[in-house]
Amino acid sequence: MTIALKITASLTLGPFASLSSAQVRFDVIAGLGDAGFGSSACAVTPDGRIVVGHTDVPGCPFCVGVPFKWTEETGVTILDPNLRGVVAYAASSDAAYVVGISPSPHDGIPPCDTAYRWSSDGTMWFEKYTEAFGISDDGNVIAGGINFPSRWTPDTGWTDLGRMPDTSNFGGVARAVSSDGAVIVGSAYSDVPQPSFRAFRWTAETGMQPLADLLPPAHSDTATAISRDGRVIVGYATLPPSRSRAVRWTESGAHFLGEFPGYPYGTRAAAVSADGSVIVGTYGEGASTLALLWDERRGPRDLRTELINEYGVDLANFRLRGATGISVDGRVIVGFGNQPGQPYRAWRVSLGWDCAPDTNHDGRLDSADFFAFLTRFFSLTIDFNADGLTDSQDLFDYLAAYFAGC
Ligand SMILES: [Ca+2]
Ligand SMILES: [Ca+2]
Repeated sequence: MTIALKITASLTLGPFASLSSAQVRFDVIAGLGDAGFGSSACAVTPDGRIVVGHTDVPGCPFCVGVPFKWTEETGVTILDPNLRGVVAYAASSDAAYVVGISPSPHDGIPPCDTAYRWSSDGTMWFEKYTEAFGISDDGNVIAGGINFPSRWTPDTGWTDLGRMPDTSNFGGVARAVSSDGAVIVGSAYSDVPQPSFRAFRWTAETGMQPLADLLPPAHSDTATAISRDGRVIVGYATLPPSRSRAVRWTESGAHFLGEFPGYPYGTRAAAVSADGSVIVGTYGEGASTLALLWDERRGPRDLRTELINEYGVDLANFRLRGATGISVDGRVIVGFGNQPGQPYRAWRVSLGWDCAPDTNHDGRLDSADFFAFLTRFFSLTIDFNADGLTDSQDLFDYLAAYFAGC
């Protein structure tokens, strides 16, 4: 009772005035017209507000993809009704620019295998056989390729990023660019240590440099995203027997994201939070991929299980097939998923505020959280300090966090 009274007293401190946006929210993004088409999210703006994606029929060679934006307030907005038969890959920080490619034959306008850069002023098409996968915050640096890793700016057009050290041939593609446009990462052909495609990091000062080797050595590896502070690069490696494993590169070298039961392989990292502490992607193979969540404290997990067990999100039979984007604070994640037998749909989840003792994730810290904690504590279903055990230390750490507030 003493504890309860203290908790009740703490409510009067009331530092949580505006709370509605802090609650956990899961949206399946629909409203794209033709019910026969699915959709996928490909990116979310750094603030987590705007989702960019495209309508999508995975595996369909003639699908008519249309890129869109989505926000909680406006729902879906089609970028350009004339921009069809394309996929979107990346957006600038306010989604004023979106880049992608037209991957497949369609109505003939524009030709297939061509990159585009959309803005509210119109759609710019690049030359044939270009690819565009990443874009800087201001929209003025694009990472992609024309048979080899390349960079586009309004002033220079497409320029190649050079070659790997001690390598005579060009080849590969640039996958992502840092928020300020200065660092580009991707995959490039290398003669060293043996002919293969290797993850690289490029700056104007260093040129193209291979990222650290893995142990065990990979057949090939590729970098797919870079943290906002530039210190963490993520991607995946292909190891014998030709299966992928998600990788995180830091100043201290290359690190596999780790294994979790049943899925030592088939993991791929697709996006990373600003400080590199949260990574999302996919695991599994072929058409049965699922969304992966990783953080430094707890390692790799199934995102759907996390949302259900830790955040109480009701996903019914909706499966999260992959995560493609994450906000700077790691609290908003987007991707694609489906109900069994149904087309894919874009989704967005907002995990609310970053307040560990808000056990019921309703955006408030109050006595209900303490009772929710106790319920889970006595049923041994909470491991507050993430040490693999539910014991009295969890209670002590919870109380400390509770009274410290958020
Ligand atoms: Ca709460
Ligand atoms: Ca514990």
